Amino acid sequence: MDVDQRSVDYSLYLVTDSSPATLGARDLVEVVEAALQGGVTVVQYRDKTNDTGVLVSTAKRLHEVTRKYNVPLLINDRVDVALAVGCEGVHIGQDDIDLGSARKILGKDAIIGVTVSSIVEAEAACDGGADYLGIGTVFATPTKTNTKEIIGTAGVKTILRALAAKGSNVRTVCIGGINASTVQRVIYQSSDASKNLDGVAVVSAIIAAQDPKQAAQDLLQLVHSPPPYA
Ligand code: TZP
Ligand code: MG
Repeated sequence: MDVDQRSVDYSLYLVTDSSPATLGARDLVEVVEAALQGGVTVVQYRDKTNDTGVLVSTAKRLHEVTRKYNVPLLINDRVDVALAVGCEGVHIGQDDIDLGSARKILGKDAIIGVTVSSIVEAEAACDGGADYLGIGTVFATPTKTNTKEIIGTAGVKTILRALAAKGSNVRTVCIGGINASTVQRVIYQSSDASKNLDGVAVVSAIIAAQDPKQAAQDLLQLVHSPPPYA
């Protein structure tokens, strides 16, 4: 897939989870395909447990599916897996490979996203050439319990404001505890007058849903509806 960075749609960013608690006994690739049918716009393959062989084979299967929908596939943490698969990029956290090295390995056309939870981290990721920021953790979530910082919507807004003050055009999503009940409030409360979120990232709201296609459809509609508080 040729990626035009300006046209990547971050509205509904799906992060996968292969744990039985979230995925159940279902096949991840089938769940992701259903989510793509429902309209997810970016897929990140996040798998902290399987070995490299499984990561590469699963990522290849995922890539076959995401390409059909013209949706970028990013790999969590593992630049080596992204290279082996030839997918569109990676998502890295503060404790992973540094942004400069990832960029050198993957090249200028790759999508590289970075998790940030403070202004300092956000500015560093911007200055280092991140394409988008995953801002969070917004709300505590059972999906990720080792989260360093729960920043709330106020924390997201503070970061967006700092990015706007810098004149940055980095793309932004936020993550953590976002579902159909919270998404409009998150978007409304997080957005700064001068910089809005480009979208939201979710795990369990789609992966654990009984009907992932419907869950994605519902979330996408909510993302694109003005919040009822305005
Ligand atoms: N990073 C910060 S919170 C989180 C990740 C990967 C998990 C979010 O999961 P959920 O189920 O959408 O709350
Ligand atoms: Mg990581």
